[in-house]
Amino acid sequence: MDRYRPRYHFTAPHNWMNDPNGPFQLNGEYHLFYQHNPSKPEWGDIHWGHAVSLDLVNWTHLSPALAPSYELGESHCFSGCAVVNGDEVALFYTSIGEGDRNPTHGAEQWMAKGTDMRTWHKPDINPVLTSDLHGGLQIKDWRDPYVWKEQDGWRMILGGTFEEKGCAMIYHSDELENWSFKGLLHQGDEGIWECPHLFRFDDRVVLFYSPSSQVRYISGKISGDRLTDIQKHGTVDHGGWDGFYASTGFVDEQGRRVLLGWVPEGNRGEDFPAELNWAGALALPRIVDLKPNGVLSMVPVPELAELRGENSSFNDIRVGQLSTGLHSTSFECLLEIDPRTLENNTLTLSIFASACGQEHTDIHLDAASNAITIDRTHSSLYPNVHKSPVKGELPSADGAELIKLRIFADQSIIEVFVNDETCLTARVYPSLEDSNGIELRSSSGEVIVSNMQVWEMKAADIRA
Ligand code: DQQ
Repeated sequence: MDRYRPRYHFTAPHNWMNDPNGPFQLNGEYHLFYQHNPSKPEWGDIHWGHAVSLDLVNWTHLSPALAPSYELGESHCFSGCAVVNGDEVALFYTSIGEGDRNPTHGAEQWMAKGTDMRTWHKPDINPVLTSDLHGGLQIKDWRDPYVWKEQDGWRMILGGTFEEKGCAMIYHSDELENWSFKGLLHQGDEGIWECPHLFRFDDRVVLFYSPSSQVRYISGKISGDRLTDIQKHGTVDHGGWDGFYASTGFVDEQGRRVLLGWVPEGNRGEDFPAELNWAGALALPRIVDLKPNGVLSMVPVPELAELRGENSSFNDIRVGQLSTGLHSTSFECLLEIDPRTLENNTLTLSIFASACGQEHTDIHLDAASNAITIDRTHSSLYPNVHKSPVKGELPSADGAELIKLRIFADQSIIEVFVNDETCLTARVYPSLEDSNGIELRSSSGEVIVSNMQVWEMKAADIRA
């Protein structure tokens, strides 16, 4: 198996995957769909791949749920959502016609239905929404439906651009088939908004969108089909194209709000010298919640603990330099740090470190500049893999006594969670065989790490 393929992050059985689509849980079974090219490890001929799970950790691949209906002029099944409606599940997606966005077909919103959760058919009523629904409004890049239920009926939002700025449009329906356009739910300052979706928290909502960079969120309320009472604009994950994009979400049968995102592969560069027959992965599913101040909290699903293997733990370490003696490329690491000792100091956790010192990926915690960074400068000796830093702001202390850092490393994926609030995801592609060391150091003086734990992570059971 190739060394970069993650062991406990979801990947397609082979070839290309991008955005997660239409997750839901029914009768205990989780369903995940995703943008998939079944015949090449590159984007194209987009189908909906399908997998099921009982715990969001171990997965069974099924045959693709949706393929383009070439005979109807459909060339891709773009991103969308799923709606559980009694015993039936409806998938909504953007159908792209021949010569993408050509004037006769372009983007339309289609549906597919299923009752056995294994087979899906596209009813004759398709397309369900066409762009002439907008009256005279020139909406471009119109795609990625997300549907949810309100007390008085169904709502759909779609992403796109209006007058060169990204936005989400909103629609109403009583029965999921006839939709009326209600205007712009919200418009941002960025370009195109892809994959808008939202979670409700009583009378508040969090709207997520992917503006061709980092996934962003806005917490507020919806009244009169507009986003109002905005409390917070935030970044879901600082990885963006380097690590986390095109999120979507669903509420599971336990009532948990689960967020999923795509971990892209583009960082390995054009001429990456591996015979990879796969590309792209899913970030660890995250449970999200909304704090009273409108800020999102995110925690990887606790089910992941079932993969924890051998544990090494250290207490009250005064870090000048600590060579942990640990070696792993697939692990979880928890660090609890006394923030007072961080003054004038940077704590660095080096992972994927080679014995010769030439390769290492450094996670710097720098209280003075209030930053957490995944520094990829020395991650790989390959010249063309991406090495730009992935950087985020440290969350405000919130009265927390210790800074909590959780790091999930998995062959070529790194996910970092700081105080369950600031998230960074990045890809790295070390070249040396022994780039697997884990070390801690501080820039000057001593940083007190109250608790450090490292668990070797077992491979998830992901099978065809
Ligand atoms: N990916 C899909 C689109 C979406 C984009 C195409 C976001 O539906 O806008 O594969 O990554």
